[in-house]
Amino acid sequence: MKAKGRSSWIALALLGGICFFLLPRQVADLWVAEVLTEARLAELGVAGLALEDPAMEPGLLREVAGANGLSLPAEPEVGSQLFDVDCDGDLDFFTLGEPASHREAGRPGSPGRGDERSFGLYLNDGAGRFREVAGRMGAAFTTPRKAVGSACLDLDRDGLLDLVVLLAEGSRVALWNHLGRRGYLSVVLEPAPGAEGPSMRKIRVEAAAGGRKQVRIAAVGGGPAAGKGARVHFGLGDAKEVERLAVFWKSDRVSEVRDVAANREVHVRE
Ligand SMILES: [Ca+2]
Ligand SMILES: [Ca+2]
Repeated sequence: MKAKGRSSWIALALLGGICFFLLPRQVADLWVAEVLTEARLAELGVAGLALEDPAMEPGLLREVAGANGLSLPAEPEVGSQLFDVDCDGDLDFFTLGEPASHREAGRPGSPGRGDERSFGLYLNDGAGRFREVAGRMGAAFTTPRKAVGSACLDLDRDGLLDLVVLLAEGSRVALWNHLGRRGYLSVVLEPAPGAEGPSMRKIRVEAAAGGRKQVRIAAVGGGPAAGKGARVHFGLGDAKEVERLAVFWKSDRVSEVRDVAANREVHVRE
């Protein structure tokens, strides 16, 4: 009996050791990086993706943050993104990061195109405070890159927003989000024909779900985004539906949709 008991303990210890070595790998796989060729971009249906999309301008990020009652953990710069990375209903913050050379020298200022940077990811705790978690997201986040721009979109349409980062030499890297999905709603905005005008317009979109209201500011028309409309994403946590979805167009029209089931794409026409 004693020998049997000892072998059980040895087996348990071995199992614990295996789990210990497996755990860091699972954490590292929360995000996976992939270099995107033109063929791959076409396969994903995002050929010609404009990373200089006006939706990423710092002023717009501040507006989105303000509309949702948030203070960002860092000054937004081009290439920063404010999005709900884990679909819990709280907006999280991504930055291309500060160059290592700036950090070491303690000098602020805009990074140059040749500077290598490590991405920053800040998770919102639901009370408006942000926690830096990039170091726990694996090599996709901690590998220094000469990044100059980014876009945030659901590349594989699984409901989790992914990132595409533009590098200084012109190549693109996808950061695939595998954080585990909760409820979401993807909203495609379709302004009335001719309503977009020559310049970019900002449109407010509100979603009430699970006893709370979320706000997004979408940019449509003008610049590289002209004619493409816009898409906004809401993380819904455990909510099974959006009770009220409202789009406030620039024409002062308001489109309202009620009781939209979660986990789908919905088109709203002006
Ligand atoms: Ca979140
Ligand atoms: Ca995705």
